[in-house]
Amino acid sequence: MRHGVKKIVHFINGEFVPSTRIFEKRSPLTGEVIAEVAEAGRAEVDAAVHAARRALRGPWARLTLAERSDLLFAVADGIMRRFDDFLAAEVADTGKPVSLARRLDIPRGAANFKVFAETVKTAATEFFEMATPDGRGAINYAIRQPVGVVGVICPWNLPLLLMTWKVAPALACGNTVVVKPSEETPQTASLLGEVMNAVGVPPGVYNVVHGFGPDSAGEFLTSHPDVDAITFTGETRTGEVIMKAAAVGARPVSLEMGGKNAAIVFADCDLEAAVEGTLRSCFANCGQVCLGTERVYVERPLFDRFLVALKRGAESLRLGWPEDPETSMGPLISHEHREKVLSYYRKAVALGAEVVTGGGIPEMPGRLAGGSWIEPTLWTGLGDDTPIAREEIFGPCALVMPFDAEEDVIARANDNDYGLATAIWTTNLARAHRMARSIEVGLAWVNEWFLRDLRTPFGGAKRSGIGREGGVHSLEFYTELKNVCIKL
Ligand code: NAD
Ligand code: 6OD
Repeated sequence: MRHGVKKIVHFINGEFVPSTRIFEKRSPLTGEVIAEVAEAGRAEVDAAVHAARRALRGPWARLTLAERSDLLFAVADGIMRRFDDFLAAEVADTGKPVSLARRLDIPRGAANFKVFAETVKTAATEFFEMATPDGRGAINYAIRQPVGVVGVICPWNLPLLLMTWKVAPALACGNTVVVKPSEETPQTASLLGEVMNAVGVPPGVYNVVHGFGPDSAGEFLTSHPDVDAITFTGETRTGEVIMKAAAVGARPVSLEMGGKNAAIVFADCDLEAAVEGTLRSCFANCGQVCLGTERVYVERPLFDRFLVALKRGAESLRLGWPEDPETSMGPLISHEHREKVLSYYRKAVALGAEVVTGGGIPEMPGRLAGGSWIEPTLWTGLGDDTPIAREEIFGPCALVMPFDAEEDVIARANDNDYGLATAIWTTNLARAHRMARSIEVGLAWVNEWFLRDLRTPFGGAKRSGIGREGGVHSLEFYTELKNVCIKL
């Protein structure tokens, strides 16, 4: 092992397991190699799936609901006890500011376990009494049972948060899991294995296999015949491939996928709040949030003022080391992803966009020069029919466009294949309700963005997703609902 380079291995049946194949994980901050990660072949994936199957039938199944729920509370507490370790691992993998990961990623990673441990204890099921011809009658009641071994495929933008968003409800419902974290962010998933062991989660309940998608751990897991259900967060194109894999054996899928989200700013909005919220929705996590805004529609009378304020905000973002309290934006996840984002920056210019701010690669000092940094960018001057307005870029950038009428902006916002989220900025209550109903998305915020109550349904419309997760909605996917009919 090279000096200072971590070794990240799989977590299978409660043990940390290496592979002969490894791949390098580079820092988004500097481009330097920070970890050597084990890559799972079919054998490791098979071992993980079998461990999950054994645990499903064995020790995990024998726990009462209350005992299982207590263990998940202990997992949450275990994450909080090792807060600094999780924080360091997440920041190292993603390059995001410590202030962001401290506020969002790690506490949400823990909170997910508590919320779903509580949800399963309080969720009700149906009961129906019925008449029968003989007059004796019958009763029906529904029970929820685990779906089995769940394959969990995760992205890199909010690694611990999005992984536990699936693992927590899956385990709360009595399933066992095999997680395939993104190849870009392997660390926190393995670290969670240490917490699982420390608090006494039985071996095989939580398993992690590292690697890539095609012809690697991702494909081996999703095509494994002994995986009963697959939950995925990532790009829509990948989701389509996973859906095909799940079709073999007719296994259920939950898909949380891409977006091309519109913010809609009316002239009657609270300007300060709208600018602050839109700055967050465009640039938080360096624009790498599925719910993030890449299209900003502003009512024409407010357009110039809003643009000036948004530009000022974008230009006040500070790029730098994650630990620096002044840093408000990190790098993109990798050079490969930066090349994709930059291809859109170039395309925008070629199509005749006016670059309001940004548009390139910033000059970073010292070791940071090797990182995948990019400038926060705003454009005007392009229409809804351009790739800049239609395709998900997943970077810190947005196209700002004027609109004149409510019906017009509804049609334009909806004229897109994606349907994940929107943020509507207005002080007109009737309009807020009308707009929230009219925009074709799974999540509509009014005068806010990314404010989350974990009991609420989360997911995308159109090509942004299939199914809803969150609160009792997660139970729909992670349990098999069985009706029991008893003749009296
Ligand atoms: P991605 O689709 O490239 O990868 C996601 C995961 O799928 C990774 O673990 C990857 O290794 C795996 N994978 C890739 N190909 C596979 C295959 N053929 N079989 C099995 N697994 C495979 O996505 P990403 O680049 O990691 O994440 C960014 C994308 O995720 C964006 O499109 C973003 O909008 C989306 N996203 C959506 C949500 C949501 O809740 N809707 C949340 C976060 C991110
Ligand atoms: O907050 C959540 O539960 C969630 N799934 C957020 C997704 C963010 C996408 O990048």
